[in-house]
Amino acid sequence: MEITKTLGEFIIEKQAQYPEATGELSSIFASLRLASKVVHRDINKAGLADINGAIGSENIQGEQQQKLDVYANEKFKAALAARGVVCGLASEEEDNYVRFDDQLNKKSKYVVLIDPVDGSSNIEVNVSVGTIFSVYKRVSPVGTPVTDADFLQKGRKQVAAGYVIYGSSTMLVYSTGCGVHGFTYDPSLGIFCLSHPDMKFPEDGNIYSVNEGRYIHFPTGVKKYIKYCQEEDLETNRPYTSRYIGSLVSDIHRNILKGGIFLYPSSSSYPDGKLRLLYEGNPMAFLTEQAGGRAISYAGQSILDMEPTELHQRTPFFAGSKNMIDKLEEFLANHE
Ligand code: AHM
Ligand code: MG
Repeated sequence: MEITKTLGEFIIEKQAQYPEATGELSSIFASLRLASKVVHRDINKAGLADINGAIGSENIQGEQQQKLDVYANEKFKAALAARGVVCGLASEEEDNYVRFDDQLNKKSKYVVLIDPVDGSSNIEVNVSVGTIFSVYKRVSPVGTPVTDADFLQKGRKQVAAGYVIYGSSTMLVYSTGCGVHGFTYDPSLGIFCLSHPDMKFPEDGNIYSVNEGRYIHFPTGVKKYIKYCQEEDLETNRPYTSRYIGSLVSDIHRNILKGGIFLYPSSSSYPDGKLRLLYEGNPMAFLTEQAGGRAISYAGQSILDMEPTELHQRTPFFAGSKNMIDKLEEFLANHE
C-alpha cells in the first residue's frame, strides 16, 4: 500500500480548518485508534490465545458475553478515560452508562457510545467483526455528572461516528459530518493510512443482505421486497446477489463499496428488530447518510430522527444505496 496520509495527520489537518476546535475530539480519536490497535492485535491471535469463547456471563440484553467483548470494552474504556476528554460512556457491554467523574474527565463536553466488538459470535469461526462508535456533545452542563439525556439524543445530533472492521485487513472508517473516510491499518508500521477518502454508496446496487432464514417471521412488506430482489428483470439488473456475513460492520462496509441494501427487520423472535439504536443503528446510519445512502426503521422514518427512550433499545434497521431504500420504502408503505 502506498502511504499517503496517516489517520493522525488527517485529523490534525481537518482540525486546522476549525480555528475554534479545542482538540478534544482529536484526542477521542487518538483513544479510539489506540484501543483499536490493541483489539486488532488480540483478535488476530484469537485462535492461539485463550480469548475465544463465552465468558459465562450475560449482558443486560440476556446475550452471552464473549471474552473478547469484555476485554475490548475494558480497552476502549481505559483508552478513553486516560485522555480526560470524555465525561461518560455507554456500551453494549455495560448495563448502565459509565460516568467519568474524575478531575481529568469531568470538564469534558463529549460522551461516547460504543459496541466494542459487534458480531462477536463470529470470532471463533474466523469471520470479520467490528467496533462501532458514536460521539455526542453532552446536553447537561459541563462539570456536572452526565445524565440519561446526554446519551438519549437523536442520531442526527452525532458529532462523529465510525467503525473499525477487523477483516482481511483492519480498517478504521469515520465521519465528523464532512464525508466518510477510510484508513487501512499497516500492522508492520502500527499506523492507519488513508486508503479510502470520501467513501460513497453507489446510488444503486445489486446486493441484498438479510438473514433469510428468518423470512417466515418477517413483515409482509419486507417479504415482498425480498421477492422483488429475487425476480428476473434485465433493466433493473435483477435478480440481485445475496450476501450476508452476519456481522453488521462487514455487511455495511461491503455495501458502501459495492452498492447494496442491508435489512434487519422486526420478526416474531425480535419484535423491535435486533440491532440497538444508540450504538449500532445511529452510528451506522450517520455513516450511511454521510456516504450518500439512506437508513430507515419504517417507511418515512429515518433512523437518525428517531427519539431514543432507552439506552439499549432495539430498532428495525434498513440501510443502503439510496435508490434501493427508496424501493424498499414503497413496499413497506404499501404493506403495513
Ligand atoms: P451482537 O451485537 O450481539 O454481536 O449482534 C449484532 C449482530 C450484527 O453484527 C449482525 O448484523 C446481526 O447481529 C446478525 O444477527 P443474526 O445472526 O440474527 O442474523
Ligand atoms: Mg453489537
